[in-house]
Amino acid sequence: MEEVLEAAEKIRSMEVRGAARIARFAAETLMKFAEKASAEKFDEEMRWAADILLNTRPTAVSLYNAINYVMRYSGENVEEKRQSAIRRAREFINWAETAQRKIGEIGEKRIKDGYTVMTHCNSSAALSVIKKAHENGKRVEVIATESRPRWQGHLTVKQLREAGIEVTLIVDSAVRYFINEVDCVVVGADTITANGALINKIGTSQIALAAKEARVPFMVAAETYKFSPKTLFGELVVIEERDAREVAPEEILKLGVKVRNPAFDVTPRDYIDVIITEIGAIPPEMAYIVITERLGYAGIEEEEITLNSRHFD
Ligand code: RI2
Repeated sequence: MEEVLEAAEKIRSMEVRGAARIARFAAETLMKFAEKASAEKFDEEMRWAADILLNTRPTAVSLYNAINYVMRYSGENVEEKRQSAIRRAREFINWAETAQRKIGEIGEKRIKDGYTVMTHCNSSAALSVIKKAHENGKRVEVIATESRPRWQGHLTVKQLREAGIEVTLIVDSAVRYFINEVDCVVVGADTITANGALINKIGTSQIALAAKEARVPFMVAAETYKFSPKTLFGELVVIEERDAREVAPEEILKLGVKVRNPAFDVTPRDYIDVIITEIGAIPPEMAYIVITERLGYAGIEEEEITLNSRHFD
């Protein structure tokens, strides 16, 4: 139980971060927990662990989808249930890894030799696209934003340099200044709603706006488990607001200044040219179909969208 609480704290504090990473980490944590959970109260204990992990960060639906996938374990007795949960966790992790590779292969076709690509924050899916283009011998340069307040842009520039890719770091507010030097934008996703809107790191929607104005294609790289079933029933995605101390120092806070620190924002589908998923390059208008057909939520009633309901078959 201690390990589940520690894992939850790692997600909450962002020691483990990134929508795909937290999903895989939650699946791994549930897998280890399932190995040790008691025979007497297996279901109860699994549900407890699932709830703890789910209540860490509210925005990325990948976390919900990963936990839901594992919690769909079944079996005639506890040992069968245990093995089923472990197997499902492995399946999810495998899905996540395969999807990212596939996204790279599909997305790289949108990047031509000599392109300058802008990216925001630190998305493993978006970087998979850029790195694949580079691996395939295309000359690619990247303009990466700092992504305040958590500076995920620093991770991005390090990872790109390690891959041997040319990269320029800019402040978030310099996006419009540089947008005319850019051939396309590639960002990741924390959640995609049923109507094709993108929820991603704060600042993403401003980049989309600048890109549209400059007629620069705006691409999203997202595994299908980033699509939100709950939004089928009109539920709005909760935007996480984090501690003011991430943004302002104590000397400012003590003046009584109100500080807001939303971690994500919403980009409407009209600003998105294409979403690169592991099942293909799709228009945002297809989000509903991804949720109903690919994730298996066709014909599901709202009250069935709970952790133990039957989806993803
Ligand atoms: P991948 C991150 O969230 C960023 O918003 C990033 O674009 C998104 O997750 C997707 O990342 P945070 O955890 O799943 O840094 O593509 O708040 O790695």
